Amino acid sequence: MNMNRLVAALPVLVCALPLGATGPAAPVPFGPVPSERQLRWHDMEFYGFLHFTVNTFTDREWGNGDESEKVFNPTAFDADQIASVAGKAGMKGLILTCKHHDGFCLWPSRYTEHSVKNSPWKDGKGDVVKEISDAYRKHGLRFGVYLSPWDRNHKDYARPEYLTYYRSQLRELLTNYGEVFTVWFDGANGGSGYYGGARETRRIDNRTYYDWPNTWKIVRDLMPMAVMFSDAGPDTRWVGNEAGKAGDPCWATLDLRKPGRFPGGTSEGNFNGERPGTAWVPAECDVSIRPGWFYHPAEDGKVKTPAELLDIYYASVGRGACLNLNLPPDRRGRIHENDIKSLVEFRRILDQTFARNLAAGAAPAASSTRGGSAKQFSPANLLDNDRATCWAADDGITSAEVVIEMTRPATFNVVDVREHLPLGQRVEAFALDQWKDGTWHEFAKATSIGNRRLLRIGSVTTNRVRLRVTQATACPVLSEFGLYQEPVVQGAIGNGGKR
Ligand code: FUL
Repeated sequence: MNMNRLVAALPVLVCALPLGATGPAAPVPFGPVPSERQLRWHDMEFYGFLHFTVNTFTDREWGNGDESEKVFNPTAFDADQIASVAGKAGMKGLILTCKHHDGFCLWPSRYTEHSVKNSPWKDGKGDVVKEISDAYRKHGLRFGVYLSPWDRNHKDYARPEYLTYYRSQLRELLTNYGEVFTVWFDGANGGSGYYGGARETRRIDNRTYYDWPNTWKIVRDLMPMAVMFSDAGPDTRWVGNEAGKAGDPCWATLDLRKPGRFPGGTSEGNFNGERPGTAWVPAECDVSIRPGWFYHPAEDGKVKTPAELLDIYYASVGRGACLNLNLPPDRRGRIHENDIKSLVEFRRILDQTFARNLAAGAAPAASSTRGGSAKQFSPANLLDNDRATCWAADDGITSAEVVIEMTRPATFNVVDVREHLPLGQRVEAFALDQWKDGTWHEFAKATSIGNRRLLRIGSVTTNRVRLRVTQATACPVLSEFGLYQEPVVQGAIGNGGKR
């Protein structure tokens, strides 16, 4: 295979040789590799959900579909406040429930009367999707679309006509509201509902009803850089729980040949992923900051604490997944003060933790450096805070080590490692040692790395750390390594990141 051609075809493959340059060739990718849209998504790591609809006002989690449009009436809707809160929490995007299972549309869709246009909010002239997507962009956040396939309001749900309606709405959302980073296809489907007054139970066959390949094609055509989420991909997968926690290990790949793999189908295997798999379908961990997805006044005192949010972060982002944290706007149409308080403290702790890589400036030495490269594949690339550069071992090497010698002892309790994703997920196990009393002592070990592995460990003080890749399916290619000190977290239970 012509490596240069391969390299040119791969996105963000900066650690490979530029065309025409001389030097050691880049390693051949192992197994399925991420697409450019997936790489952009991986880079986000942390974004949010906004669950907002008639349920916010009726105090329900699933509307039946017979709610009057008149109930939707936020008293002080403030898209700017919502986007600003999310931005300050460190989110890189927000996904809005443009339409939840109840069928009420937060935008004045041409295809239904069941929308904001018949609500008293802004005398029916408002458009939540427009205000929200504009505010996100103003605050540097990317916009995501949730459009529930299940619609308990629509008279034609479960009939072929509904599919035309659903697709028309998808087109509306992907045409009129600018760039979209994800389309979130919910697996919850079929059951009792209003259905235009029929008030009956309707079931559909998830495998065939939505004709997923052609529905997905609409997204690909209109929004080629958007990742599509569902229980089975095609781009990102549900992790299999709504607790925000990924498995350990959590591989970025799935075996799509498995029977039952379609949106709303099996989620077996989603927690840990499947190795080596047939496709790159990384996990998204979704969870609400409150017990419910929608706002309920009775849950004002049940907002997750900063310590709980940190556990979730380490068990999602820290296992190579992305975290989708739901913030439910209240009846004013704002993020509640209690949620803000928790988010602000959560962010403060994360910022403090990752403010300084204690290994930066150290001199790393590797047991194998690809082609003896002094620069391109040097272990020094692990400490340059640049994900596009990497350390790579020679072909055929599946266990290798990097010794990081610091100028003075450092005290740390978090280790951060990243693989160079464009070349696939290669490392299957690794360990960390500290130099103490004239010998090496292992202080941590783990399996999958992928986009990012964060290990919360008991406090270690040393001036020499050894990273050992103990098992890999192809020569290891890592992009970043860091040692950090997390401050004492009040009320920490440490159930997410193992300490
Ligand atoms: C589920 C839905 O049924 C919930 O209401 C919520 O939207 C959650 C994110 O996905 O499948």
